[in-house]
Amino acid sequence: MRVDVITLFPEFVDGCARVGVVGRAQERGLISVTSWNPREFATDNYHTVDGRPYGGGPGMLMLIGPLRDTIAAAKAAAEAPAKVIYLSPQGARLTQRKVQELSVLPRLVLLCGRYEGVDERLLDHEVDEELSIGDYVLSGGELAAAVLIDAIGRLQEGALNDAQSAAQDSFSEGLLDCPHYTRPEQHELGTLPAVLISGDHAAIKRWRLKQSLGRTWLRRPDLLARMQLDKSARALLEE
Ligand code: 6GU
Repeated sequence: MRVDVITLFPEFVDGCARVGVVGRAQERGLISVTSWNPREFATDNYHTVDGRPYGGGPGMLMLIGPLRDTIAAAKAAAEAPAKVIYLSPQGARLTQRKVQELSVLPRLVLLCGRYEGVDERLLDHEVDEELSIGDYVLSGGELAAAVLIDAIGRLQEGALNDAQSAAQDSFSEGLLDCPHYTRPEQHELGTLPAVLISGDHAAIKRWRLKQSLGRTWLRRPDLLARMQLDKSARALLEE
């Protein structure tokens, strides 16, 4: 998959795409992240990329011209059709389901807003989808783009090692993850749940599902309410 990021601060995005799971996915050729700076597409001597809002009000908006030329250049850099996503607090909330949907596309162009936002006419004509990563305000879309790239990158076939299989993710089943334990078996901070050293794989699986359901029920009942539980999960909840 190819991801082109349009941002006034490329170093935000480049840094996180070089390290960790996404960095390794880039090295393996599973994903490539390229950033584009609209300032380089500004046509005046000052490389202006922002303007004051008509009607007044605080702050500045990103101008149509440089952004439009940057999007065009990014799109022209490869043949596969691109979905253009604008990251902003006004967007639909990003979910794991959306991440899965986007992760199978050949190309994304991510547009990061700065200042008070972007001229609405550019959004109307150039953007396919608007996404937010949560109900709080960041000073730009870059961190949100980094979040999206990380979530999508780790789902690329071959990005994760076996042990970290994406199928085991919290949320891939719509539930929170169960607790995990490692060495030592005995520790002053506590003992292990006995089932984990029982060798009974069916019992372990059942315990984990039960923990996941319990945590989700306690911490995120909103997730359960929206969910289609399978028969075994529903039976556990009703026990
Ligand atoms: Cl995508 N952008 C900004 N600026 N703030 C946010 C956000 C995005 N998602 C949550 N807050």
